[in-house]
Amino acid sequence: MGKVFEVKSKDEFSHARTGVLETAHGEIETPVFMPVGTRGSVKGLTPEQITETDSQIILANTYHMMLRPGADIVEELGGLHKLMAWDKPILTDSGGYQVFSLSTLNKITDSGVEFASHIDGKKYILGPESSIEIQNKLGADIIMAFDECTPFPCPEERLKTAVNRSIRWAEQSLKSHKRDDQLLFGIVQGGIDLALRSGCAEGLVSMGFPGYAIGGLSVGEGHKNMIETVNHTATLLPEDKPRYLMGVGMPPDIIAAVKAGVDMFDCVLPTRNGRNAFAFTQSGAVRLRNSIHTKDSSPIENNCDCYACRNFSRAAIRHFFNVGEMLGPTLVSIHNIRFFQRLIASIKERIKDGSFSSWADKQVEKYQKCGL
Ligand code: PRF
Ligand code: ZN
Repeated sequence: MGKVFEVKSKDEFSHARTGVLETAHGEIETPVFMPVGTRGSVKGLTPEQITETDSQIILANTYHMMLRPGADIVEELGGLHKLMAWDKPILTDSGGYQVFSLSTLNKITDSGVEFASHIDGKKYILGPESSIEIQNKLGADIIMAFDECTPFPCPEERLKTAVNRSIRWAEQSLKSHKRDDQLLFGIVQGGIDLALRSGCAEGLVSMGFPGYAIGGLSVGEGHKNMIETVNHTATLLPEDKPRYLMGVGMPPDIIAAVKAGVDMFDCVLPTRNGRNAFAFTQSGAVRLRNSIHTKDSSPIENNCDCYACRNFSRAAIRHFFNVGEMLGPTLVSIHNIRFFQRLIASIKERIKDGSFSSWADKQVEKYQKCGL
């Protein structure tokens, strides 16, 4: 394997760039949007349908897979790729975020987190060693260091403790990592405190990860705070390594973060909103349960090339939601993922042809005006 990540083109007026990231299951062109398959399935979509949206990599969660069916079973079944019937790249999150957001926390210590499962209350311990051991068993192409994601707002002392712990956990994650066919990324924490972000980034960069994530954002701090923090943090990370903004976000967040030099994104919005009949379009949200669509023969979005828009009217999709047909959530999720992939494709094209920066500002404004 040659260089793991290569920057291919740079925008003249911002930090935006395109690149190629090499993984054990193929190359990823960045910037990239990763649909979320929390429990080993992108909800409601087959791998063929995911592929047709032009998605190159999908995400799964350590937290959910360790609870059910369990890492040993996934390993015995031949790993996540086999289980998911997905032979392209996969990224697993470490559980550092889900433990804090989903489970009942019992104790946080330096060796990890003791928590009660959100499913049956059973007790587990997850820390840097066990998270990496599980992610080694799951077998994703990119795996994440175990971290502590703080809420917003967060008292200074708690933030500091979490940052220091995340730095120590990153080092322990690196030491526990046993597979050279998986890329382990470090995660920068620190809330919206720029000095803490600097310290955390510096600590992680000195450990020499093949990629870096910016965590702890999109937790209620708002677009302006998020972008300020991303602008600050991205420039502290090595130019020649991929940068991943975790759990982000709405179209304006993604566009502004690319401008700041971010290469990778994941978000549940296209699928979660899709299941709720909320469709993303360039002119704003279309709510497909609304009775104004009862006789609407137009597709969700006129210029969209997705499977849903090529074959189904808004009226048909509204009907599916109205009677509880599974196809409704599937079709709107397909459209929404394709919407995000088309947004990323435009971003890539603009970076390559040198027109990204001014276009990006107009796009951010456009999407904010229409409420996305
Ligand atoms: N850490 C991890 N996963 C995450 C986050 C984080 O901070 C976020 C932040 N929004 C999403 N997913 N490990
Ligand atoms: Zn569509």
